[in-house]
Amino acid sequence: MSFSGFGFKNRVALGVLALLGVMGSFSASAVAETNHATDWQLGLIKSVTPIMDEIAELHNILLILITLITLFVLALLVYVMARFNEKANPVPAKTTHSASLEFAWTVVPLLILSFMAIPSWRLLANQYDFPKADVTIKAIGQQWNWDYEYLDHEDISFTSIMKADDELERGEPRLLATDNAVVVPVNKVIHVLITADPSGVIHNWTVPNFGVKADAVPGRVSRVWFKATKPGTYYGQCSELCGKDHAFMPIEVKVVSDADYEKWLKWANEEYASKDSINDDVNVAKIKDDGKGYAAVAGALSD
Ligand SMILES: [Cu+2]
Repeated sequence: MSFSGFGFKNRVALGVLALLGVMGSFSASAVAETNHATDWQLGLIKSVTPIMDEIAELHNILLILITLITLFVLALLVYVMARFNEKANPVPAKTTHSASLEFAWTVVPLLILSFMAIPSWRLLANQYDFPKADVTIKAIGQQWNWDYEYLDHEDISFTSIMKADDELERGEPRLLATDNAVVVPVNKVIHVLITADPSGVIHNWTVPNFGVKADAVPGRVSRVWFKATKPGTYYGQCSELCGKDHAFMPIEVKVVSDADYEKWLKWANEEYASKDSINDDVNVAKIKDDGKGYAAVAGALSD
């Protein structure tokens, strides 16, 4: 087996380099300045947590790897078409086996997969290794909005509803801004316990900037954690097709300084305690911390 000379290889190498260059400029331009998805955006959303950094890094590694593999296979196909068509190769060889080739195309993919597995498993472990929580929030998917309870503050629970177009203030994104945003302190570990109205449907609590996404399943508790390192307002949308208003139950999280968070806590304690800010008719599964982790309390529906 011999390639038809260095010219071909060089051209392939040049092509690969050019493509990598294009991809590089895409991922550079992909660091968008806005905190939410924009029209014609390329690449992943701006990361504000260590986990999202890792997700983006893994994505970039795999993008390069998969591009190289695809180009390699394409080059082989083109080579075979050019070199072994009926005109160029009228008398075909009778070769049917090549032990060394078979060994190579088994072992090389194995090595590639092992190489991919390392950052992938590391990321999984980091995502599911929950550091001790500074703030714990319960997010409850309703038809069709999110309710929130701050588990460290009995009086802070509220309903968060999407703002209609005519309620938007300057700069607020359409279909993403809410009347009551979740507020969390910067550089603190936030646990979000995610569930849904037990008589409802499955939703999904997602904030792409944080790299978190988990289903909100009636009667069950999913859990995500994040540590946002940059103050700002971040958005997400329900990411499980849940019904007619699936597109209209956004998630808005404000990451603020410790001082602002304390101020907000004071305000929220009065604001949300003074009125019935959460819909009590909805009987949401209660959650208890048994020391090992959180679990939906069995029978919570009946009590
Ligand atoms: Cu939903």
